[in-house]
Amino acid sequence: MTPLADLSLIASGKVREIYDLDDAAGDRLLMVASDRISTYDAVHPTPIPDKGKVLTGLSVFWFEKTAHIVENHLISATHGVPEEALGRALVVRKLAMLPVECVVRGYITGSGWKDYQATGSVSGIPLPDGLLESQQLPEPIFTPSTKADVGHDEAIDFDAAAELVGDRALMDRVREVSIALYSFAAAHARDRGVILADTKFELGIDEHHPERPLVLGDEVLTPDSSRYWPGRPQPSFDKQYVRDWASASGWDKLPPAPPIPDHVVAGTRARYVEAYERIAGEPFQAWLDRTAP
Ligand code: Q0Z
Repeated sequence: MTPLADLSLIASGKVREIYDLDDAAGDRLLMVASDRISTYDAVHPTPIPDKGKVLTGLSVFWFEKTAHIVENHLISATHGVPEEALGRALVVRKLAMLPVECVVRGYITGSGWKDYQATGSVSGIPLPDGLLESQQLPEPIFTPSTKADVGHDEAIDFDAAAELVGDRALMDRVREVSIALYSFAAAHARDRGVILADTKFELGIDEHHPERPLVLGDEVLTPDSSRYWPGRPQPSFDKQYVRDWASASGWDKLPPAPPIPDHVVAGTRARYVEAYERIAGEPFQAWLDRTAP
């Protein structure tokens, strides 16, 4: 990872970083999305060209489209973004992030499917008997999880989330906003032939404002924070292409992750760009043009 000149790194994930912009008010951050890709929790040494720009463009699309549901942390995708990060970075408001991940599921898959098979419930929400993997749920469910520093987030029930956040009324609002965001985005995606199976939001509080409003932060409704399925329920899109190759490659799925061959890189990039174009309804080039130097 190449740090951006002069900026102080305050947090880094497997495929992105946050820097403090050290502005006069001390309330702005820079979120930078890299072209790195992880599968099975390991980061591959081979980048996917433009992946960071696709995810950043999609986040901006959704921040703009959902501003009527909840405020968000986006300040600018251009002003204040260092030239070397244009297109894949956002200037955002510094928030006090809530200590829970806000997961909404419209379909039963992934860790939700595992929990359902073991207990018949997800995050304490009992579900009907006899659901099949990847089946649509009767209605979207809010299934919060803890934020694990290392390892996997753990599903918790609503009461445990309210306890962690320390404010039950605020947690009620977080659930309501999360489900409204998912429902809005899933309807939009469906209109464009894409299923939004589930997604994860991170919300925070703007402590600089006396009314301390709830604010949507982080990245939103990207392929890294969501499961988008093309057409009908089937685990596939964007990084699934790398997963399928990695799974068949003979890799034991323990770090280090192997390099990705050129044809898989090209196919994966094409899928990320297709996801952008189907969801945002414009050529990916339009995002590059709006954020070009
Ligand atoms: C988001 C994360 C990433 C690693 C902190 N607006 C905000 N204010 C305060 N904190 C955050 C945000 Cl978005 C914040 N994360 C998640 C993002 C790399 C971890 F790019 N951590």
